[in-house]
Amino acid sequence: VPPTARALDLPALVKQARAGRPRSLARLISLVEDAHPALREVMAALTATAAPAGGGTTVIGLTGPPGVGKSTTTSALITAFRARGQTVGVLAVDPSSPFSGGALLGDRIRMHEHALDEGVFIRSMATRGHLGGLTRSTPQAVRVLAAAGYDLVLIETVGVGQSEIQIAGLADTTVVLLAPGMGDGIQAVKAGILEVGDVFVVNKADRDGAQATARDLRHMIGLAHRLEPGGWRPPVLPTVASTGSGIAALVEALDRHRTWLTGDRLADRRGRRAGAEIEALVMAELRARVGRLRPGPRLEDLAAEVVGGRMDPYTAADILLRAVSAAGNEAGGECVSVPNDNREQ
Ligand SMILES: Nc1nc2c(ncn2[C@@H]2O[C@H](COP(=O)(O)OP(=O)(O)O)[C@@H](O)[C@H]2O)c(=O)[nH]1
Ligand SMILES: [Mg+2]
Repeated sequence: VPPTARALDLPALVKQARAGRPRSLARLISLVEDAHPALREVMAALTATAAPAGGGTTVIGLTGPPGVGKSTTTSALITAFRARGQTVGVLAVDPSSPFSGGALLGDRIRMHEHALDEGVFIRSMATRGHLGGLTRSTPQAVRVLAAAGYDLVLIETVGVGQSEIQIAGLADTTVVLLAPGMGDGIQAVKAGILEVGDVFVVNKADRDGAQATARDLRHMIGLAHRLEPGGWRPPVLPTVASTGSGIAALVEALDRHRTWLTGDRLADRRGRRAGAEIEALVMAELRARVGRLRPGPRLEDLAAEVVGGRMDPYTAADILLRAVSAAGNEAGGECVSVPNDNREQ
């Protein structure tokens, strides 16, 4: 039992989180990271008292290779949004780091100037192993910050794998950052980053080769995006995040995209985000149920059958699915607890 299970006064916690109390927000996000059984109640409470449809929170994802300047850009954006009186929540997601402390220390340093600002909440999030956990936990953490009424939520994820790119791609607006001289960056582009970008940034424009990188990028975007009438053409913007140069133009592009993203387009984005979140919950529950099948067919045994050429994988999958659904019926079909998918592996 995680320590958070002790003395958990949920109604009080939810009430204080909605009032924007940082300690309560941090505690709720810890529950999210742990896939704590109490989340069921938390999410129900947050939904029942949610802001009017659509909500006022704009979600912005930032992704790109390590070291490209995501945290520095995030910090510069916080400054810009705060200057016009908006409140900002930040989730720095690092799937490679097993703990939320160490590896993200650099991010903390880069954002520490905002630490005492009551209009800013910054949280590093770890995924503790299972990547599917990210698809569930990030939207849930956004939910918590939206309920607290932040005008903007910024999600920083390292754009190295499909899963991380997908998380950023589930934002209302996704910013893809690259920097000159990063051949790897261009490689990363091939891994699906082009498709998720609404706004592209060539950061470190104070370095040689920024114009060439921007040109290459514009060319690739031209190939990747088929522009429909009234469609969005992703801009490519040079920035020097460390000095704030180009940040005003980035904010302007974000505003323009948010304005373009109204009605069905916004509903579609948010629908995809909620859909991915539901799917992650279902998959985690299924995985946990397969693990609990005792007595019953075991995944390892079925795998051995498939390896031995005695069974095809579809038949094996059918056997597991049938056993899981039979066990579910016995238990009254009730999904008893949200499994801790972070600790499954
Ligand atoms: N020359 C230069 N360095 C930058 C710029 N933006 C960020 N940096 C530096 O690049 C390093 C990595 O930045 P960081 O924001 O942590 O990158 P992240 O890993 O993408 O979050 C830090 O040392 C920053 O100070 C920039 O525009 N120009
Ligand atoms: Mg960073």
